[in-house]
Amino acid sequence: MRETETEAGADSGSGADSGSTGKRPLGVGMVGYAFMGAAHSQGWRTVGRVFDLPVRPVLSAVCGRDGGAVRAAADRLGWAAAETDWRALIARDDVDLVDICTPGDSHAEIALAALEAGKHVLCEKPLANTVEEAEAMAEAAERARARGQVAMVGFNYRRVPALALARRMVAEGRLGALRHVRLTYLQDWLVDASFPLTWRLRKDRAGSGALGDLGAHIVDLAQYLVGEPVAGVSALTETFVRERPLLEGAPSGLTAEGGSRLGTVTVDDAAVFTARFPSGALASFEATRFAAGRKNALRLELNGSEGSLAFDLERLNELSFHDHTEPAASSGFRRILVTEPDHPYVEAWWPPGHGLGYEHTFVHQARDLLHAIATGARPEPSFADGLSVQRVLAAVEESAAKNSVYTPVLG
Ligand code: SOE
Repeated sequence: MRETETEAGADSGSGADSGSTGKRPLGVGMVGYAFMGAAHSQGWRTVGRVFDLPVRPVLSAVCGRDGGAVRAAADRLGWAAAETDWRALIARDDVDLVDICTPGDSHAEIALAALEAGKHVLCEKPLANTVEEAEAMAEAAERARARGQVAMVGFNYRRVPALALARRMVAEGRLGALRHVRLTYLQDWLVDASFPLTWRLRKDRAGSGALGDLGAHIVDLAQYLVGEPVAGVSALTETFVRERPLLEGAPSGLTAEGGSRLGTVTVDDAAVFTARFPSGALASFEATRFAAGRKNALRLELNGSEGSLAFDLERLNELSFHDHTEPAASSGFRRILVTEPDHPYVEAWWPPGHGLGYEHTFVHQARDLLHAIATGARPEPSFADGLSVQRVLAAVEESAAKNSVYTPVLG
């Protein structure tokens, strides 16, 4: 960390060191505190201690339905106060930005209320559970932008330095005309058929399964890297295990045939699809929770007329690059170690070669959002970008329902 060794970072709003930097405080209120909430908290706690920020984030309050649990989470994660009603969190004077880390079924309602109340919003991916919700959110974000509010969606993998570098290299034309875009996102936590029916396996809560959870990330990354929206898709989806044990206290509506303690899985376990980009590139995507042995394997490769790029999240400090304009006898993929000060985000961290990890993407996300708020710049990814991903997810479901018929996304 070179830039701001002595600067106070994010405060927990409890008054500790508030104002010592002379920077305008910006109160953050977060809804939800499970895995993503913990990851976002890490980002908010760290961002001001690493980057030179235009405002000073303050961890004002966290919200969850269970009073005891949310208070414990507040202490553990560094939030000054706890709320049990998200409307109360939005109404707080010390909350300028609402960070939504809940399941997808509440994204739209909370985001719309927060924007209406004049707050900035960060919303976890996928933006919503349906295109209609995402459209309403994107429209509200556009109206709020005219009032100086910022709304961003949490596609954190854009903030892996190697992927931001990949975007830069594609935009610079280092790959020439893109021909192939290949992305896979593989996990294995559903291979075990006794894994219970959590909210992620229910369409009413999560919208879709591997498609929305993992597919949303790789669709966003593909559109970000190519710099264009997907034009159309042909898809297959599958639910390999259709009934799973119900969780304690699950609503009776989830019970499978005959009232057994098994419930019906209402989302996909896997989605495989091909796509076209307007410029002519062909893409393939695979998102699954059934890839035994693959824990969080996000991989991609781009092939262009002048070269190729490849990335593997398990080696996230590296980007492989093949320059096809070099003499064939000595060319080939070479490994770029993305830890140099002039690589995206890296300058604020450690000396070359020391490397970053998953959690740093949330620090970078917080940094980019705070800069957008301070400068009034359009945030990336915006709610409009989230809507664009949502349209691809819907087209994938439509195509899969018609046994893979090509389904246009762009009109
Ligand atoms: C679960 O599958 C999950 O936590 C996703 O929801 C995240 O977005 C992804 O980054 C890791 O896996």
